[in-house]
Amino acid sequence: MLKKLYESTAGSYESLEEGCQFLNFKTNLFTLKEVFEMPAARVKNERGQEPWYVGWGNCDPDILANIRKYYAVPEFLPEDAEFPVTENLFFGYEMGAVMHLDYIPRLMWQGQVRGKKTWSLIPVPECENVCHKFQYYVEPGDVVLLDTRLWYHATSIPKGQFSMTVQSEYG
Ligand SMILES: O=C(O)CCC(=O)C(=O)O
Ligand SMILES: [Fe+2]
Repeated sequence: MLKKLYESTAGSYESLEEGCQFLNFKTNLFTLKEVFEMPAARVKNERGQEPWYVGWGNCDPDILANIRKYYAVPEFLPEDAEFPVTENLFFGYEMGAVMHLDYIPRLMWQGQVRGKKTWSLIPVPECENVCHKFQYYVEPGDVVLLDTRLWYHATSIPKGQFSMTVQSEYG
């Protein structure tokens, strides 16, 4: 569905060259176009295929409006919070996101749509005396609120399973 939307929307790939980030983590695919051009066997992570995991800012206004028909911002977030006009999508298999901190202006929320995922968190050095590293596990329907600017975070997905997430910010 995402592939069809991107291919049929003029200028959609260019939005990724104009400030909307594409993250390939450890995957040897460097643009969203390459992701959508993967052979079908690799898309489905069939036996012998190299796993992939990517994330990107879904910034094209038409595609954003289309995808937002399928979900709502979590109802428990403050009504007076400031929300950005974009969302990030993360999907793929196995290796997940490498350990990193985010340089973003707000707090993040993330809804797990498909599959299960383990998050590993490590506090920034300033908090090491009171904060400790820990892990948690999410399933479809779970929503995570995390200050990804203060906690180093990495994710991993059980072997062979597909994970998909919608993520955005509030604050
Ligand atoms: O969901 C993932 O695999 C990584 C998400 C992430 O890095 C983030 O939400 O900041
Ligand atoms: Fe992150």
